[in-house]
Amino acid sequence: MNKENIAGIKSRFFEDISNSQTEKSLYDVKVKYVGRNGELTKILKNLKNLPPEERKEIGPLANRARHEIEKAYEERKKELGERIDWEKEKIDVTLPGKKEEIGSLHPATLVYREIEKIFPLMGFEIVEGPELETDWYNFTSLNFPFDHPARDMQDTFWIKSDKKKLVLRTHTSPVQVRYMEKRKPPFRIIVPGRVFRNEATDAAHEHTLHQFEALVVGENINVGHFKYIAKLFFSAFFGKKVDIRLRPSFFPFTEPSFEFDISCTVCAGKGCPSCKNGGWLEIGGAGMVNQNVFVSAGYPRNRYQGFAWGFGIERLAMMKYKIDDIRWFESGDLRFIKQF
Ligand code: FA5
Repeated sequence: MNKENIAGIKSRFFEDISNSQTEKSLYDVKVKYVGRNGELTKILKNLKNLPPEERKEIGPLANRARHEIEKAYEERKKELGERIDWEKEKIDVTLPGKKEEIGSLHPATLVYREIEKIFPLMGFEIVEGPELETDWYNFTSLNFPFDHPARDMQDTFWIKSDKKKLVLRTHTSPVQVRYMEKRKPPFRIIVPGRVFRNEATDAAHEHTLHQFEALVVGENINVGHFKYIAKLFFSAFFGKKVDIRLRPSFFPFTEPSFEFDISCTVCAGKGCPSCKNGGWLEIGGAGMVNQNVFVSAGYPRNRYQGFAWGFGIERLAMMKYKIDDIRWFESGDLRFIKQF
C-alpha cells in the first residue's frame, strides 16, 4: 500500500466519471471507489493494520482522496442534471395538434351587444341597476298601490330581510326612478338587465329572464317619438323594415299604456305559423310615464313628459335566431349554445 496506489485510484476515478453520461453510471463509479467495498474504502479500512509510520503518511492522503472523490462526484452529478436530454426533448412534428375549444356568445349576450351598439347611435346612455331591489323602487315608487292587485301582475321572489322589504327585481323599470333621482331631463337611457319572476315555466316563460328598458324624458316627448325610436331600433335589429302596432293596456307606471307588437319578421305581416297567422309578434309593454312616477323621483308634477318601455331580450333573441323554447336559454346545454 503506497502513495502511488492512491494517486492511481484518483486518476482512474476522474477518468471514469468524465466518461459517465448518465446519473446511474456515475453512481456506479462512485460505488466502485468509495462504496462499501470500494477500492479506496478498502484502503481506509486497512489503515488500522498498517505500521504507525505508514499509517501517518497514508491516512491523510486516503482521507483527502475520499473527499476529493465525493466532491467531484457531486459536481459531475450536477453537471449531468443540467444537461438537456435530447432523447426526451425530441418532438414528433407529424403528430396532430391539440384542438383548442373556442367558446361562443350566448344568444342573450348577442342581443345585448346589438342593443348596446344601436342605441348609443341614437344618443342613448346605457344604465344599469341592482338585481336585488327594495319594494320602493320595484313597486311603490312606480305607482303600484300597496293593496292593489297590480302587484300580482309580476309574481315576485321576496327576500327575507330584517331591514327593508327586498325583492329580486321583477322588471328593469325600478332603474327609472333610481336614475331620475340623480339626473334632470332631458335624457334618453336604455337599461338592459336580468329580472326574476316566480312563475311556472313553459316554452314562452322563464323564471329568470332579461329585459331592456327605455326611458326618454323631456318637456315635449310624445307617443310619436316612442313609435319613431322603436321603429328605427327594430328595423336596425332585424335588418329589415319592421312595422309596429300599439294596443291599449295597463301598467301602473304609465298612462296611457300600450302593448307593443312588431310585424312578423318571418312573413312580414301576411300570417304564418311563427305569428300564429296573426301577422304580429308581441314584444313588450310601453307607455307615457305616469306623473306619479316623476313625483316619486322628486320632479314637479306635470313639468315633464316621457315614454318608457320594457321589452324581453329572450323573446327578441327567439325571433331573431328562430329559437322555439325560452327554456333553452337557462338550460346550460352546450348543444344549444354552440350553435351561436
Ligand atoms: C313589464 O315588465 C313592464 N315593466 C314593462 C314596461 C316598462 C311597461 C316600461 C311600460 C313601461 P311585462 O310584465 O309585460 O311588463 O314584461 C315585459 C316583457 O318582458 C314581456 O312582453 C316579455 O317580452 C318579457 N317577459 C315578461 N315575463 C316573462 C317571462 N316570464 N318569460 C319571458 N319573458 C318575459
